[in-house]
Amino acid sequence: AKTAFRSGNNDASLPRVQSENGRHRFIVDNKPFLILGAQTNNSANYSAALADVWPVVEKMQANTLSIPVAWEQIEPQEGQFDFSFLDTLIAEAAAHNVRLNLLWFATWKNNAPHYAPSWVKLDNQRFPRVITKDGKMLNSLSPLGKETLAADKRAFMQLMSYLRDNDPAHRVIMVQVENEVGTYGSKRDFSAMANTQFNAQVPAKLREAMNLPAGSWQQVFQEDADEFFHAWHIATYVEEIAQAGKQIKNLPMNVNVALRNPFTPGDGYSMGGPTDNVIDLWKIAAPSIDMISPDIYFRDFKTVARVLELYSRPDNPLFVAEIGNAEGYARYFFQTLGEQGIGFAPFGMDYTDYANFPLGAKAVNDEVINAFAENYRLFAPMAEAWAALSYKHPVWGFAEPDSEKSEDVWNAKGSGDDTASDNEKDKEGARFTQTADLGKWNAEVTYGREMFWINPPTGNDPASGGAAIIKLSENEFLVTAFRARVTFVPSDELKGTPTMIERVEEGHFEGQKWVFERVWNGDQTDWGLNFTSRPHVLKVKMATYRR
Ligand code: N0T
Repeated sequence: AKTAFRSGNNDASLPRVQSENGRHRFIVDNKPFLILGAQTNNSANYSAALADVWPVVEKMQANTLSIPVAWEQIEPQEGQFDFSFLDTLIAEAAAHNVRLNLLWFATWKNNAPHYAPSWVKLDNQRFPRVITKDGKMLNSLSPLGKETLAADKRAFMQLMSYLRDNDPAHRVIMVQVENEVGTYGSKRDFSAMANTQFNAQVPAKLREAMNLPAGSWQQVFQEDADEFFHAWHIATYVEEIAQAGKQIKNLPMNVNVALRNPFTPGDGYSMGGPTDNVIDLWKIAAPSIDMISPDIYFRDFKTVARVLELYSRPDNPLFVAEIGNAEGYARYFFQTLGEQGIGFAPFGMDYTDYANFPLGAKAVNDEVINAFAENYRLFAPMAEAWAALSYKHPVWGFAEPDSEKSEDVWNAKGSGDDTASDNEKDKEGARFTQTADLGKWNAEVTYGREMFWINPPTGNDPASGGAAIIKLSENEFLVTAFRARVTFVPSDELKGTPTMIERVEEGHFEGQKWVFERVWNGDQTDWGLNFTSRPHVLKVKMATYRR
């Protein structure tokens, strides 16, 4: 019989995700928490590597570190567990006042079982791999391996028991189950045992939730059948592990996604993972997973904006689990907040001597670190206030679009626009002007625009601007930005009514309380609110008056 909650789960101060009216917040120590994260490189999961991790976390002013814990290191021999790395990690994280997001590298680490113990990855009889349509064996474990699931789950339960018994202050605030699950090179397992299941009826749970008729996978899902079958079995596998873990210690749990390009998906991506076409299916199969989190290695504005939109849903809090650490990605922090994001974590932020260019930066140096650190310097003092306000009020985020000069790197297009209209657009400055309808007022954000507006905005070189706005009430906004000019203009519904800026306060937050510093006026407000590379937080009050 299932007891509702074990002792560890009676703790009212457990980290958790809350959702209301389609909005989300992360709670740590009973307070709203914005994850200003950083992820280590792979292989940083040993005590000896940590000395190369903390200096970067400190420079970034990150409040959360995402770091792997590998099945091979906690269960090198079957049934024998070793948590010495976690002893060190948790103690050092506490000393650095940083929270942890543990990444469970087990059955899947980007498709392969590389991080599974030898006794698993060398025993193909007991832990079978995916077989392709033409009978080739891939180095990706089949989600249909019952022994594989049982073994992974046993190890995961040990990990969660360790956290229940050794981390009463909840240094670990979240656990990512597996890493970029899925299989490259086959839409599903085509082994004999898999084929038997594939020809059986689609589970009623899935069919009913999607309101589909009964039938085999092929009959119900047709050309999607192979991929949906694989996704369903990986998702139910992950669900069983997460659910068992939560019964021991009920921490928030997520999965991260090796994305497919939302505009040109093709079929070269990690099949069966929660790519945008199977988010709904994953939600049905894995209700214990609090969020599906994108790993973003697209560089261009248009694709990133689309991905952020796809993974921010009433049933899915947006957490950018990974994003490339090249400088150009830093501005997407603002866009993430605009999608009501609860957190953001660039990948590869340590000095362990690895850089994943062309996905991220060529080297982890001060320039690269600072591009992300400045965002966190700006938001760290108001992280709690932001998380609290974003839960209750509408938010908008802006990231500077690509300039024509933006380098084309691997999967990165310099510009999402077609070049034919570009010259025209540049003349008017439209390319570097973004607008948003905030209700009675519109926001206009421009990049690379001079004082007095003599010339149209020309963009920053390289593109690096960003802005975020919260609507506090109909006429009142909280706004902050870097390298952007923000203007509030009357929308159509105020047509004919005289309007003005009533008051712009600069200040900061202490906890959730606004602390006034000075009033911006004159040159500071006549030509838009100009944000530079120095942090400024403003409260803007717009007004109408009578003739
Ligand atoms: C990410 C990272 C790490 C044909 C890559 C991105 C991390 C994992 N994978 O440095 O390995 O653990 O989650 C996959 C991007 C695939 C590009 C394939 C190009």
